[in-house]
Amino acid sequence: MALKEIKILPDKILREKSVPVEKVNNEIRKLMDDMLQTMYAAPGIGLAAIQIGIPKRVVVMDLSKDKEKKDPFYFVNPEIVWKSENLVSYEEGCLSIPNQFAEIDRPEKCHVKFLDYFGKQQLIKADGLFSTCIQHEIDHLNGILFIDYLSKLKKNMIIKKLSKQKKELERIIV
Ligand code: GNR
Ligand code: NI
Repeated sequence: MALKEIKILPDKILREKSVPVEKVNNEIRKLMDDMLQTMYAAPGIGLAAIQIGIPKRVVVMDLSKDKEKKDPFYFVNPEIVWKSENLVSYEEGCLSIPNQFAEIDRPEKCHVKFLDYFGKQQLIKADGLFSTCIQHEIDHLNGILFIDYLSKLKKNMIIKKLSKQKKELERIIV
């Protein structure tokens, strides 16, 4: 397993649309292992492959609070096949948009079709934080970030802050 570097806004790769995986083979499983390790180290509750610079439709998630009891989920080519009309609001964050949080409305429940770690077709009925998180991750696969749901003003404020942070970091390092 290997720790990967998480891409941060304004890195343009985050706006790429990821391509479907043809076969869940050892290469894809290695990618999922690396992603899970990177997500745990961050720490985060979800990670899309594009966040480590790989434009493939692969997502990992683990919502377990307890670090001792891991509960990893692996999604290859996830697709929302149904979503509730009812929306709920959650305070979202993103490892690619560090230290920024905002309340985002999304469908409360959804059904997701995907291939698991072994390439087996699965269907999961998601609600609560699981539903919010899988929708956030599938958005990543389509180049969408949670800030896209905010007003232009709020979105620009966050982008400005991150650009400033990046410049300051470069000033310290150089
Ligand atoms: O770690 C994460 N927490 C989180 C909280 C609320 C809604 C979505 C998320 S996902 C995020 C990790 C991440 O950036 N995944 O893409
Ligand atoms: Ni994210």
